[in-house]
Amino acid sequence: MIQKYYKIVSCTQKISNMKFRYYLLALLGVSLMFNACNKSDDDDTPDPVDVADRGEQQIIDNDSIVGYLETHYYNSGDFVGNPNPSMNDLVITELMDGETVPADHTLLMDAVETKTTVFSETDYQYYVLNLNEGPGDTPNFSDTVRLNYSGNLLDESVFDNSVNPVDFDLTSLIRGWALAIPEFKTAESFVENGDGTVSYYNPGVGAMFLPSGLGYFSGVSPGIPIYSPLIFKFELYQTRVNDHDGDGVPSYIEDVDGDLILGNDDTNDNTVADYNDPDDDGDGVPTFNELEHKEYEINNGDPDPTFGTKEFEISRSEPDGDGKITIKTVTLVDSDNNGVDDYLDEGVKIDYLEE
Ligand SMILES: [Ca+2]
Ligand SMILES: [Ca+2]
Ligand SMILES: [Ca+2]
Ligand SMILES: [Ca+2]
Repeated sequence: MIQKYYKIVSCTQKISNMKFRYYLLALLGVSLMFNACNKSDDDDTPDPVDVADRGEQQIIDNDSIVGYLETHYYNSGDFVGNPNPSMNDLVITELMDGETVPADHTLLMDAVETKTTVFSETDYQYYVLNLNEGPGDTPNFSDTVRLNYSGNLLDESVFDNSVNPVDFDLTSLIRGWALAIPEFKTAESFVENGDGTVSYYNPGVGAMFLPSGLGYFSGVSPGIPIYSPLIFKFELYQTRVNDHDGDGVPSYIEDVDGDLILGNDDTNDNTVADYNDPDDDGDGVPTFNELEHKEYEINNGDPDPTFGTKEFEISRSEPDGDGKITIKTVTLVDSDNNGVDDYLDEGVKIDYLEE
């Protein structure tokens, strides 16, 4: 029985203080995506690296995925009105020739949402099955999420799965995750069990069906043949906003061109992408100092103050002896009203932290 609920939204700091354990990160790391085989043969002449054309491979993969979705159904009835669904409740069954989909079940093709994206100059389609959207917070594509998951090939062999909740920085994973996970929200609540484990209630639950181009493509990964379409089932528990360079600007805001890729935004052209660059415009005043800083004190349990549209929380204290919590925020400022915020504007050098 869950006896005690904590509001997840009020536990952000607590989560960030918990020991974040990064299990199996390497297994899903993007470094593997580009790790194409490059074998030498006997005469020391390297074989040409024969990487498939992305567009051609996508056609093959999409045919395979659609073929799968059109011949498999799931137990949709078990998710209707289910207050606390789990990814383990999902049962996918192959539809045999001449068979019709049973009552309380739905053909996957009729249930998934078809999504499109452009990645590596290629048009991609992928599919998301929303089993439970979740009531909590929506992760950004650049955040760290805590979840359980299982990875399958289309033949339903499992190549990877988590036993306990794991934390992943979505920027370090295959592309499909950064696209599909933010379609869901975090759990309603969690309870700390006495034995150090945590139980989550009403998480976001779903499955994604990814072409190899949004997965490992030509890369080598344990249990995954090259050019494999992938199925991931998952339940999303918590999320934490990342600020990779610690400059006060959340990483998702440092995606200046809004393409959900952080590596291609480099305002000052110094070959360090904005999300890793603590002085984004290179004007000598650190980004952190080019932001307006505010502090709020609230009583423990009180609702958060309403932040401005360009205001972001950067820290939150534990309650002090009087039960007060201090929240620190930064606000992006465009002091000369030219449409470019000061920290990205080389021509504005106001240090808001200078005495
Ligand atoms: Ca970008
Ligand atoms: Ca830069
Ligand atoms: Ca930056
Ligand atoms: Ca500036």
